[in-house]
Amino acid sequence: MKRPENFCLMKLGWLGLAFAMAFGGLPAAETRAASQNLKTTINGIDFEFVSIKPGSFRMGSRRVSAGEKPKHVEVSPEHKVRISRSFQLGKYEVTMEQWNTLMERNPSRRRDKGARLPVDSVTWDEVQEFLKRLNAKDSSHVYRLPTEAEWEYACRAGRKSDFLQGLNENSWWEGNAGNVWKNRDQPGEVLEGPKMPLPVGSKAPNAWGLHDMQGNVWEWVQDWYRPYTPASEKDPAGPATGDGKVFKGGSWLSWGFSKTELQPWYRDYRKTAFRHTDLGFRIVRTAK
Ligand SMILES: [Ca+2]
Repeated sequence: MKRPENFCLMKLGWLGLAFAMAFGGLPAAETRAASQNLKTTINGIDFEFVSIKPGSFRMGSRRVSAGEKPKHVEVSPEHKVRISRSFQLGKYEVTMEQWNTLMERNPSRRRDKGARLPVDSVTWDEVQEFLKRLNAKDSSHVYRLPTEAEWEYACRAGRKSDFLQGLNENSWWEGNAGNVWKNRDQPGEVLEGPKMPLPVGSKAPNAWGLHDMQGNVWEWVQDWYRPYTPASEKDPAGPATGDGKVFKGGSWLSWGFSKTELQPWYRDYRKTAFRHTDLGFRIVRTAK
């Protein structure tokens, strides 16, 4: 697959140059080739990716008040992490139609509500089967879950503060998607959401073009849970084994005055056979 792509790009390069000389603009063919390269199509269903460059960030939380995290989970100390390799992360959470094109059974509670809803109620083990089938369909790439560090790096998207610019502009959470909710910020205001996740990409993306990193459905990552240490790390991928796999990002059911579950540093973990109505995933693609 690589050779024809390179050959094609070489040809398009000359065509693009001619196009640019003729019209004085960006070579349209090259732009199209670059965007096509971030898409995998299986049975007519597209999987779109965003290219994430290497870099460093502060992972975890500097300080957490009592009640802002599950008792069985540590989110501190904040520590420096370097991501040394570029990777491609799913632009969206994996959807019903993407799941259905590879799997016979969809365990999602809302599987009849729309093809572009994120898949939910999938176990970490079932996600591995999905990835195995996806990998079998494409000889040019490797598909896997993101590591927790890759996920948090991409969620933060270069921002030092934890939240995106506007919570309601970027995220589906209980305040706009969940059950009837009394707005503690404005006493007297009562909001009522649709009580379900919403189609992926229906909120604005973060600074790196990724949708729904905070909210909609929680997202399984690759790592077994482990407490953090203050030491700087390069490409951490978690321990070899553990009590449960981590999930990140909060969901349409994340409640809150403090909205802590949606924070990039927030984490929880469960056994690999655990499923829940607001737990899904997104995938990473790398070249073989
Ligand atoms: Ca999410």
